[in-house]
Amino acid sequence: MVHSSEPGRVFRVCLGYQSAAGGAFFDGETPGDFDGDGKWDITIVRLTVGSPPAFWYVLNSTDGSMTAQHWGISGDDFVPQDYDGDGQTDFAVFRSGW
Ligand SMILES: [Ca+2]
Ligand SMILES: [Ca+2]
Repeated sequence: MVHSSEPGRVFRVCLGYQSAAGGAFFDGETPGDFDGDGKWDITIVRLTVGSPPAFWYVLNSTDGSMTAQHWGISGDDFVPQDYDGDGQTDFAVFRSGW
């Protein structure tokens, strides 16, 4: 479930799980305002089991374009926030042991 910045609006996102010969993946929601327009963007992180890279997919609310970003690995906690104060949510992970 993704929450909207518009009062009373909540979007549902199909979060996937697949287990097949090609592997398995999990999708998790990570809402934030990645394009900095003041509205939350629909965002998921896809983790592939047994293969480390995590891919973030952001549906930008400004123009409906899609941004794909590789950041993090399986086992990380995904903690997007605006860490540098520029008004845009930053891709970020917390990894135990750092
Ligand atoms: Ca936005
Ligand atoms: Ca930022």
